[in-house]
Amino acid sequence: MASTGSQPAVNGGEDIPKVALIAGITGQDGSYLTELLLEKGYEVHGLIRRSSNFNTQRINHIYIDPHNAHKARMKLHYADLTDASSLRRWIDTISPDEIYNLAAQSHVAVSFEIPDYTADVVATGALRLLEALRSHITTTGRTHVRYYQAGSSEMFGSTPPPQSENTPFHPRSPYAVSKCAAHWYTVNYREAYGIFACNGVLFNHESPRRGENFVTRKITRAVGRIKVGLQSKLFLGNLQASRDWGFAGDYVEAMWLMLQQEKPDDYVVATEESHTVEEFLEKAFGYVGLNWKDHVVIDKRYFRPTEVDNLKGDSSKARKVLGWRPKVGFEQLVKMMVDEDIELAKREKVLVDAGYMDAQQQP
Ligand code: NDP
Ligand code: GDR
Repeated sequence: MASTGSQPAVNGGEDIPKVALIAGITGQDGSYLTELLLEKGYEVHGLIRRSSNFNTQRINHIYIDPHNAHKARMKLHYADLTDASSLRRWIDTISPDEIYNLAAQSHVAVSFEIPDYTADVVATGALRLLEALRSHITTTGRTHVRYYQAGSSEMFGSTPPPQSENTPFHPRSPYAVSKCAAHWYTVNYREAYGIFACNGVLFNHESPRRGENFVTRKITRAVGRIKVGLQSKLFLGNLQASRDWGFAGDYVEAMWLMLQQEKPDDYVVATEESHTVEEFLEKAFGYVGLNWKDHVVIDKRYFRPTEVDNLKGDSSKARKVLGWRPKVGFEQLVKMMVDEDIELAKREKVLVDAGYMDAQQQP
């Protein structure tokens, strides 16, 4: 069994901080993982992609401008999972001890619209990162470097619950098929080259930092805006799908734990509790005294060509081997998200009332 959270993040007993490289640092999970690793004393390097707008909102609160501070322990570098040369260059330059691949075109419905790009980033992107790591290990002999691949419960697709490490995959979207490829690339690089590479098969995890076009955040954003009078309707698709929803802050801890074990392996991470989208609506609207039926309108364009109906994980292996368990339950998660989005909506209302923002502006 494993080394645990009490292990200091230093190399070889010396006072040199461990170095982590995160692809996807600007995303929901990237931001929570960065906070966790900084807390543990790591130096964290993040790969960000070029965007015409700033895309670092989720990590701005922990960013220290390297011009102003010698102690900045989070550093950002331009790269892209579609650009193999950038991945190879940064791995060689940074010499990380741990690599977390969280980068993805992560929206399932969007993957039906841009399937080639989704496969390029999610499947081939993971392969590029693994190849860059293999080349780095071959040229430097740094065999101790560890790799985490962000796998998804979407890979189980239509296979009925409970889903565990032994459940066959039956993916139902270009995103999920691509995640299956990334999963098997990771297994293959572990078996073929002896790389310490792990797959975390994570069920849905949410937070106030969740992207605004995923269903939970779309709902809690609407609850906030409806409550303060900025919106009246919420357009949604299939309300009967069931998801095993946990809190992202809990799930990044499981990622880190996987890379602290003696041997690389694959783990399912889940709360083991499942709720329908309708139940999420009831809880979120009910929490602030609203009836979701007064506001929700079903819009066909949010239905997917193939849906994943029922996900509920069996995370007994992660609980036993990693000693991991979720701390935040369903109700607490919903309330946390609604509370934050009510505050956000109040701030928006001030801007709208002052004429600085259009009330219609919404995700
Ligand atoms: P997000 O969509 O919030 O973040 C995705 C990250 O990937 C962002 O930093 C994004 O950058 C980056 N990215 C996208 N395309 C590229 C590219 N071409 N090159 C480099 N970086 C890129 O996802 P989450 O944080 O929610 O999820 C993290 C990972 O875990 C993803 O791989 C996701 O598929 C997977 N996953 C998520 C689950 C969940 O419930 N959240 C469950 C299971 C798996 P930018 O900010 O510029 O867009
Ligand atoms: P999911 O999350 O597809 O499970 O993927 P999402 O929140 O997008 O959908 C969950 C369920 O809600 C239904 N739904 C809607 N979804 C969205 N986005 N918008 C709507 O208006 C809407 N109405 C109903 C969907 O049909 C679906 O059944 C997430 C992502 O984070 C993936 O990257 C990750 O791998 C999986 O979780 C695990």
